[in-house]
Amino acid sequence: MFFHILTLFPDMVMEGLSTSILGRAMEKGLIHIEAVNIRDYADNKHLRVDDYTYGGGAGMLMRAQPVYGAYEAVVEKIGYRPRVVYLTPQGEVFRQSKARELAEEEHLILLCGHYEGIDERVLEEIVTDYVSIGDYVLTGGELPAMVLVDAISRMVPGVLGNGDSGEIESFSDGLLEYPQYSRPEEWHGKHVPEVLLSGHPANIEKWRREQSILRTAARRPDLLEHAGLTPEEWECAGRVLARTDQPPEEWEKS
Ligand code: 6GU
Repeated sequence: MFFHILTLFPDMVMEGLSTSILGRAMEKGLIHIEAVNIRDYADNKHLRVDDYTYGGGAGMLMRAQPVYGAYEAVVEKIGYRPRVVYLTPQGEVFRQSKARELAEEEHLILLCGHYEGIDERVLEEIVTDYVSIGDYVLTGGELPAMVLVDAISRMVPGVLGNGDSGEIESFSDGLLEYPQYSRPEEWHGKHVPEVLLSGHPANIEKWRREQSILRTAARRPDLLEHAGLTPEEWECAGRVLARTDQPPEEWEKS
């Protein structure tokens, strides 16, 4: 899979993505990450990429021309118009389902804005997806773009390198992950739960499922609604919900 990141700060994104698992995935040729410096496409001799906003107001805007130039350079190179994700707090909030969907693309352009944003006209022409990483404001789209590259890359076969898909973790079944333990068996007076030492796979699986439900009920009760719980599992979750805040409507009915 190929990521083309359109940015004014190419070093920032490349340095942030070249370490650890993604660095190895790049070396293995499973993913390709290219930072395209928008400034390289500015057509004026001062290489100016920002300008004042019509109508006044604080701050500068990124000009349409260099953004479009950077986009066209990628299109020329790959020979078709790929999906273009613009990172903006005004986008749909990024979820695992979106990571899964975008991982199906062969090429993806990630467009990073800075200053007060980008001239609306170029966005209208090239952007296919508006994506936010949460309800807070950042200074630019670079960190969000890195977040997307990470989440999407681990959905690409071979990247995690353990023969498993990236799905067997928090969110794959709509629940948070169960607690995990490594050696030693006792640490600071705390013991590893007995069932995990039992060597009884069915009991371990049952315990982990229950822990996932309890943890989700305690920390992210909003996720339970879409997790497909059985009536018994709702009862299990309900014991936690009763101790915390308001249970979801679905639970009140059953
Ligand atoms: Cl995608 N961009 C910026 N600038 N701020 C954000 C964001 C994106 N997502 C959340 N906050």
